[in-house]
Amino acid sequence: MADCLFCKIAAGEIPGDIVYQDQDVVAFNDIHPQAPHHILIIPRAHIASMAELKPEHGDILMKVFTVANQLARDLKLDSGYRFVTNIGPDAGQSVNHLHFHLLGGRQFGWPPG
Ligand code: DGP
Repeated sequence: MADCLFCKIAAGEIPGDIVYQDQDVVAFNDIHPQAPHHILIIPRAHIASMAELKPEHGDILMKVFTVANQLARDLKLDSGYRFVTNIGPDAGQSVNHLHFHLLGGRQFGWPPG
């Protein structure tokens, strides 16, 4: 999508601190980290949010989760981590391209703010 920040990062059109990429999935460090490890994992395909997912996105979603698992293992987040996606304004979604936050390296409270 022409005017999407995360599409541009995935395409290499603007810089991103990319930690993993393949033909379907890109992972990069969040510009405003909320934990010692804060990685955003996105499908390359432009999907606005989880609310827009369709059955045909199943394979790509599985790839996103597989990449998250591998990154958590690589970072040795053995004692736990958080994996979340925000949907819409009430949840604080600020970029309308489906992204999952992988947060680790500290303890997290529940419920989230
Ligand atoms: P959310 O609030 O769930 O939509 O999360 C969007 C995240 O994207 C937020 O944690 C900050 C991050 N972010 C915004 N702009 C950029 C950027 O240009 N580069 C990177 N790496 N992260 C960004």
